[in-house]
This record gives sequence, C-alpha cells and structure tokens, in this order.
Amino acid sequence: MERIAVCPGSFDPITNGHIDIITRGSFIFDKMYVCVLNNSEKTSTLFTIDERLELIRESTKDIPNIIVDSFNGLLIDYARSVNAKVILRGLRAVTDFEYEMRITSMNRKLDRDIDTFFIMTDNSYSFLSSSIVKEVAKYGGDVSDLVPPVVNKALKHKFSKK
Ligand code: COD
Repeated sequence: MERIAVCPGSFDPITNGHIDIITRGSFIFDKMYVCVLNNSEKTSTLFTIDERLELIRESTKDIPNIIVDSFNGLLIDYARSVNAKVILRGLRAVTDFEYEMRITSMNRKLDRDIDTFFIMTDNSYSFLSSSIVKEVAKYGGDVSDLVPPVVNKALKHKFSKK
C-alpha cells in the first residue's frame, strides 16, 4: 500500500523551515501532497494562492515525490480526497505545541483514521516563520539565507511596489 501524506500550510510565503519539513517528509512517504489551505486566523495574506503555489513549485522542483496543490475547505476533506492517512506538521518550539494540539484534536474528531505526524525542525530554523520573514523583508532586511532564492526575489518585488 502506498504511504500517502499531506503537508498542509498557509505557506505565505514558503521558507527554508517549510522546505526542511517537506524534504524530510519526502524521504518517509511514497507520495506527499503539499497543500495550501486557508488559515482563518491569518486573514490577510501577502501572496495570493496562485503566487504561493508558484513559489512552492519552484522551490521544491527537485523533490520528485511531492505534488503541490491548494484546497478551499477542511484539511480533513482534502486528505480523504487524495487518500492520505497522514497529516505531516512541523514543530519548531514548545510554543507551537498548544496550537498544533488543538488542530490535531479537531482533525482526529473529524476523522479517526487520519493521524497527524510531527517532525522537529532543524535547530537552525527553530526561530523561523513566514511572519518574521515578511516583517524583516518589509523593512529592507536581508532574508536571503532564510528563504529559497525565488521567494527572496518575490519579497523584494512585493515590497518595492508598496
Ligand atoms: N520549521 C519547521 N516547521 C515549520 C517552520 C519552521 N521554521 N515554519 C513553519 N513550519 C511548519 C508549521 O509548524 C506547519 O506544520 C507547517 O510548517 C505550515 O506552517 P504555516 O504557518 O505555513 O501553516 P499554518 O499553521 O498556517 O497552517 C494551518 C492550516 C492552513 C493547515 C489550518 O488552518 C487548516 O487546516 N486550514 C483548513 C481549514 C481546516 O481544516 N480547519 C480545521 C483544522 S482545526
């Protein structure tokens, strides 16, 4: 049986921390869907869904067993639709735990057959988030070692227009 996982997120934009989790997941699962979904707590995004998909596709083009996709709805419905039995999430620090526990418990209530797996990020990315990257880039700080080159370029472009 094929081991299929979904790696969900807002990815606004994808960072090297996300890439770390996606890469590690790609070694474990036969097929992994990297899916952009809406997080209702993050109401305004910097990049549109199509821009985020393009940035993920470009940044992960060397990882063969992943499929980049988006979905408007419940994560669990998406996971069912692609036959995934696992949701893969990254953990940076203990501060992520409570939030992750909340969404894991809800997803388990919605479907007991789909489990959430966690991968600890590499220490060098434990402070990294899309929000911090946007904040630094907005004021002209250098984020080139925190995001893929295509994202660095897109951030510069976005903020030069504002
Ligand atoms: N190192 C390691 N992992 C990282 C790092 C880093 N530096 N940065 C982020 N990550 C991990 C996160 O922990 C997460 O696992 C993943 O990468 C994606 O992160 P984000 O921030 O892009 O994504 P989130 O947390 O905003 O994603 C939330 C969802 C969009 C998945 C969630 O809101 C959702 O499922 N929405 C759909 C509606 C739904 O089903 N809701 C019910 C769930 S309760």
